[in-house]
Parts: sequence; structure tokens; C-alpha cells
Amino acid sequence: MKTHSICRLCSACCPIEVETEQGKWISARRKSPFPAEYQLVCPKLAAAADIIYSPLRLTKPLIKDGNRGFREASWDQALDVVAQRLLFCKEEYGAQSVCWLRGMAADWGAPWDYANRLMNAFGSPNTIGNGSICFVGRDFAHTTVYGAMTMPQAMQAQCILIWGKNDRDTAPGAAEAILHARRNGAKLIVVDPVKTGFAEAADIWLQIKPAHDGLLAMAMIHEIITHDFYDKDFVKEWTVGFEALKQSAAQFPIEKVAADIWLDPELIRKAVRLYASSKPACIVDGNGLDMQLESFDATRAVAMLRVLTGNLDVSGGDFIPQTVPNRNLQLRNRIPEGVKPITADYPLFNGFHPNWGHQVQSCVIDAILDEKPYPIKTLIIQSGNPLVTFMDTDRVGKALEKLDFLVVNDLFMTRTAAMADVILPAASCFENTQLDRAFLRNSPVRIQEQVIAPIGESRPNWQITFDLARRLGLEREFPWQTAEEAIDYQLEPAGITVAMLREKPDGIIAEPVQYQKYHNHGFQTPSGKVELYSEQLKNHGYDPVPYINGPLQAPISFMDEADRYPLLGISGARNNRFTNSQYRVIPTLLQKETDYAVDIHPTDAVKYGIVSGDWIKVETPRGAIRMQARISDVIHSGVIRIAWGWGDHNPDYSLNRITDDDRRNPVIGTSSGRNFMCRIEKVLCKAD
Ligand SMILES: Nc1nc2c(c(=O)[nH]1)N[C@H]1C(S)=C(S)[C@@H](COP(=O)(O)OP(=O)(O)OC[C@H]3O[C@@H](n4cnc5c(=O)[nH]c(N)nc54)[C@H](O)[C@@H]3O)O[C@H]1N2
Ligand SMILES: Nc1nc2c(c(=O)[nH]1)N[C@H]1C(S)=C(S)[C@@H](COP(=O)(O)OP(=O)(O)OC[C@H]3O[C@@H](n4cnc5c(=O)[nH]c(N)nc54)[C@H](O)[C@@H]3O)O[C@H]1N2
Ligand code: SF4
Ligand SMILES: [Mo]
Repeated sequence: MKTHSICRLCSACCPIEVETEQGKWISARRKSPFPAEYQLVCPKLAAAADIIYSPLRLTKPLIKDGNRGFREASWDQALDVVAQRLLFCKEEYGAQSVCWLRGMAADWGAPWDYANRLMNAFGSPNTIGNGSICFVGRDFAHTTVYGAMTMPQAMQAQCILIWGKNDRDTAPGAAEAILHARRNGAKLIVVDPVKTGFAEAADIWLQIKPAHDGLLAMAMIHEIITHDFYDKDFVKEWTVGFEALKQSAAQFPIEKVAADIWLDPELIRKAVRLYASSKPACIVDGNGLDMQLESFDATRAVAMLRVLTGNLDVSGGDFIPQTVPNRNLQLRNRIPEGVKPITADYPLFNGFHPNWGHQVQSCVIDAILDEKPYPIKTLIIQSGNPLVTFMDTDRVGKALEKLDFLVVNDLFMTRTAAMADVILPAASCFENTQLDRAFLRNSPVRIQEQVIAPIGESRPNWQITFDLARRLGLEREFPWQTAEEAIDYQLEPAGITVAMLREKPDGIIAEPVQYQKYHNHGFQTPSGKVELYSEQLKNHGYDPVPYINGPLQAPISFMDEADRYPLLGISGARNNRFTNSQYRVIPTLLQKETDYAVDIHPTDAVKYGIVSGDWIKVETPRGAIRMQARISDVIHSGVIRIAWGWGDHNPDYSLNRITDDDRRNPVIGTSSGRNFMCRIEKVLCKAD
């Protein structure tokens, strides 16, 4: 039998077609508009059966027993314990002392709305996602400039500027589109400190010094303005604050910043000319801009390049998405007056999107450990592994230890799950019908269809959330018995139902694509125009224009201790066989032991007397990890690249044990896990 669905083994949300036989997964293929020879293969999807049927899947609810082991329980028992505990916590410390933490796996999914609805109806504003380190901070930066996060239209572009994104390994559908445009003659510029496949194939590769993207963007803005490369009509008609931006950018002429950001001034000029003279052109920005202390303003500056070059909301440029009408399920009005979320220090980021929850994950740890702004006593973690994925994980460990009660909802016994009082076994994405947020953001709307029955007694996220809600007395708020009923309710404003979606496996277009929509209703910003200068940011004490007060001193963690930590460490590549901390327990995906290596430039290798295969210690003021060295010229000398996501596999390789969470971006709370100063030392020769 064939079923059309969406794969959610990573956040790329690829449409797939699955073959099953008598309820068993046989195979799947990623749908692609391109002929087979141009399609990229996804090893995770190819190994889906190994993930689904892994003997290590959690198949029964577990409750911690006295000896720090777990005993199996029925769903009724487990959910009763959780519900009683939540109600006790509410009575004792107030509902706000309960927090629901969400990880990546659910991030683009409807369960965001369900978790918010449950928590808000319960009386707590604390549904916290990890968007401060993932793309939501970037989304907010775009939004402050032109009201939404744009979608690059690579297929129709004449020039594609890839800025800190590596779609070949993280989003194959998007990578196929870029490769298609290349075949049709589109030019390619890549801004990346690492020689990725796209960097190698680019017309121009700017191997930027990590965490210095904002300065490059400002230098490009200055060059575009001083050489009259900008779209004067658009700027005049549709922007506010051009003069202020011009003034700020004047601090960063190319010849002044080039050496500081390790780039050749002539190459930057060439890139500016190519990008600004190609029409249309789009910018594909990615997680390389996230997890930096300057993420917010660097991303804003990159966004402004789109504006100045007149590529906003044009075909082949950067499209402003057309949100699919849907019901906001969040019930924010149920939060008692005066109860602020634990992320209240980031007021603009908190409120920027009606459908998100709050985002600064570090605040969860602060609230548990420092009890600021008030204590969190009970934590429910759905689809996240913070003991590996948050910055400064030793601090996270202390926080999880301190909690009165921890519930983890996951597919596997992660390091985080092992610390739980109750573990609720999750069904995988293929065992679960849901409406992914990605498909509400812009048409076509598609449904993630349950393909096989949940394994063992595992249950889909939605069902667990609904069942728990009803145990908390929230039957009225959660009247739905099936995922379909809830989705139909949410999609009612669009006039779309699950039954309709099932008839159209390639999705339903909610409204026809329109470009330059600002002609009809302006931009969704306070002024209705593109805000090169933001009064709103200024009113909150933030810089209204990127870099108006000069660049951040020491934009990389531990830079003020650079004499003792002289190397610039960067977080490693995302490998197309794994997603963040996941899948290292799947033998077919864990083929190459050398996956977890530290890349060291040949010059540095000579300096430190290190050869490939040596075991080295990597250290920062937060701690130390050990991994094998790999000599490689994909990075600049002075930079080491440390494999990311291996903490569940082995705590010795857990990158976030050495990252920092003390310094954060003031607007979006981002701490820098992407780059930090560190030092290395050989601990064991390869031959030993
Ligand atoms: N140093 C450094 N740190 C980083 C990053 C980095 O590049 N470098 N990346 C950051 C980014 S961008 C992100 S998004 C975060 C990711 O942080 P997390 O979301 O904590 O990371 P994952 O390892 O993807 O953990 C997801 C968990 O969800 C479980 N899961 C999968 N599917 C489901 C499901 O359907 N239901 C439930 N209940 N559980 C499910 C998985 O088994 C896994 O344990 O990490 C961040 N941390
Ligand atoms: N296979 C796989 N797919 C995934 C994931 C996964 O773990 N595995 N994770 C999912 C998640 S949660 C996310 S957020 C996305 C992220 O996917 P992407 O947005 O593609 O992000 P990354 O691959 O982390 O990094 C992109 C590029 O940024 C570069 N980079 C590093 N530092 C800097 C810098 O300072 N400046 C610039 N300009 N570039 C820099 C890196 O070298 C890398 O080539 O992928 C999703 N898809
Ligand atoms: S890239 Fe692979 S794992 Fe990620 S959603 Fe697409 S098919 Fe699934
Ligand atoms: Mo992410």
C-alpha cells in the first residue's frame, strides 16, 4: 500500500511516499520535482525502518523507582502521576512553576499549539521552545525589518547568495532547487567559514571569519549605497530609516573591515557587484547566522541587503510567505493577569508571533537554578534532549537534578530521559497524524499522515497532550478525540479539512501566489514599511539600526580570555545521517567512527604536533571534551571544527559541555554555541 506523508526525521519536512505491507514499513521515497539523476538521497529516510523498529525504542511508560531505575507502568498510571504532580505544583507554587519545554522534533509541528493551549489553560505562560538558538531568532530579525521571514526563490533566481546554510546535508529539497538553478546558469556566492560542497562549487566563496557576518553585511550595504547599486524607487517609497542605515554602514567600508574578517577586499567587491547586478537574486540564510552573540543584528543587516537590491517579494527573489488562515489555538487570554513568562526579559521576541510560544531556552535553566524571575519546579520535555543540545550542559545537568519533577516524552532513552521521574514513550513521526507548522506558513498545505500503527504502547504527541489535558480537568478545551478533529478545527478559517487534504496528497493551495503584496497592504511592521530603522527596538532600549553603535566587542565566547584560549572553535557540520543528537543508536546510520572528529588545519597541526587520529583534549573555561583529530583544510588556520551532536553517544564527545550560556544577545537571548575560543592539547597518540 502507498501512503503520502511528510517525513519529520529532521526539520526539512520532506513530502514522501511510503510503501507498506500489512501495516509494516517497507520503503519510502522523497518526492521531488526533478529527474532521478538530480535527486539527492537522504540516508535517514533510507534507514527509517531501522529507526522505527529499533529494539531501543521506548515502548511503555516508565516511572522512576526508588533505586534510580524505572518500572513499567500503564498509561493510566503514568498520566495520573503526572497530572497529580502538576496539580500539586499549581497548588503549592502557582501554575507558572510548571514549564513545558519543546525541542526541535516538534518545532514545526502542530503540537506547539496543543502544548501552549494546555499550559495556558492550566495557567502557566511557560511553554518554551529552542528558537533562540535555532531559526526563530532569525525569523524575528527578518520580521522586524519587513514583517515576516522571507523564503528564497532559488529555482527562478539569477544569483543565489548562500549565507551560513548547508542545504545539501540539511534540506535536500532546497538543495535540489539550488542545483537546478545552477544548471540553468544562476550564479552562486557562498558566505561560510567552511569549505562546504556549495562553497567549492561557488562562483565566489567568502570564507568569512566565524561570527563576523554582521560586519560583512554592513560593508556590503555601504558598498551598495555608495556605488548607487540600490533600488532608489523602492527605498524611497517603501522604507523608513535609509539615512540612518547609510550612516551606520559608513563605519564599515570594505577596506576597513576586510582584514578583520579574514577576507580579500577585492573579492567582497566582486561579490557585491555580482549580487547587486543580478536580477532577480535571493539570499538563502541559515543556522550559520544563528547561535552567534550578534545573530539578531547580523541577520537584520543581511535582510536589508534584500531590501536595498529590490529583491523583496519578487519572483526569483525573497518571497514574503502567504500564511494559511488558521485558528490560533493558544488561549493566551487564560494566563492570569500579571503572570509573566520566565522569558520576560525578552519582551519583543516573546510577543512577535501569535502562533509561537516563548523561545529563550536558557531562561528555563535560570529559572530552575537561580529561581529568577521565579522558580520552575516541574518540567515537561517533549521531543528535546537539552542535556546534550543546550549550551553549557553541565549547568543544564545541575538544573535537571534540582527539579522537583521531570517528565520526558521521547522515542529513546536519551541522557535527558534517563533523568526523568516519568517517561512517556512517543510514537515516531510516521506513527502520527499532524499538521506541520511549515505548511501553515505558506501553501501548499499538506498533512503528515500516520503511515503505520504506533510501536508498542507508544503514543503520538497530540494524544499524550490531549489525554493529559483531560486529566487536568481541561475537557472543554480539548474536546477532540482524534488528531483529525483538532486539525479540522484549526484549519476551519481556510476552509480546508483533513478529508480534503487526503484527496490531494500534493497539498492544497490556500490562495494563489502573489508577489509584491505590499502594494495592497504594506508590510506587517509597525510603520507598514520596511524598517531599516526601528522605532520599536529603540523604545525597548535596543539599537534601532544594526551596528549603529559599532561592532560588539569580543563577539565570540571567551574572547576576553583569548591569551589562554587562542583557537576559534566552531560547532561541527550537520551530517545527513543524523539530526542533532539523534540516531547514533541506529547501527546502519552509525557507520563511520571518524564522524566525531575535530578538524584541525594543517598549519595548526604542525604547530601542535598533531596528526589525524591522535586523541586531543579541547578545553574552554566551561570544561573539556576529548575527540580524535582530523587534519583538514576545510577550515581556516586558527579555527577548529568540533563534531556536533555526539553527546548522547558518549559524554566525552559532548560539544555543549564546553560552550557558554552566560553571555546572550539582549534581544533574542541567543548564546553562542556556534563559536567560542578554546585550546587543544594532545592526550594520546594515534599509535598508542
Ligand atoms: N553546539 C551546538 N548546539 C546546538 C546546535 C549546534 O549546531 N551546535 N544546534 C541547535 C539547534 S539548531 C537545535 S534545533 C537544537 C536541537 O535540540 P533538541 O531538539 O534537543 O535536539 P534533538 O537531538 O533533535 O532532540 C530531539 C529529541 O526528540 C525526540 N523525538 C523525535 N521525534 C519525536 C516525536 O515525534 N515526539 C517526541 N516526543 N519526541 C521525538 C528524539 O528522539 C530526540 O531525543 O540543538 C541546538 N544546539
Ligand atoms: N541531516 C540533518 N539535517 C538537519 C539537522 C541535522 O542535525 N541533521 N538539523 C535541522 C536543524 S534543527 C536545523 S536548525 C537546520 C540547520 O541547517 P543549516 O541552516 O543548513 O545549518 P548548519 O548546517 O548548522 O550550518 C550551515 C552552515 O553555516 C556555516 N557556519 C558556521 N559558522 C558560521 C558563521 O559564523 N558564519 C557563517 N556565515 N556561516 C557559518 C557552517 O559551516 C555550515 O556550512 O538543519 C535541520 N536539518
Ligand atoms: S531530509 Fe531526510 S530526514 Fe529530513 S525530512 Fe527530508 S527525508 Fe526526512
Ligand atoms: Mo535547529
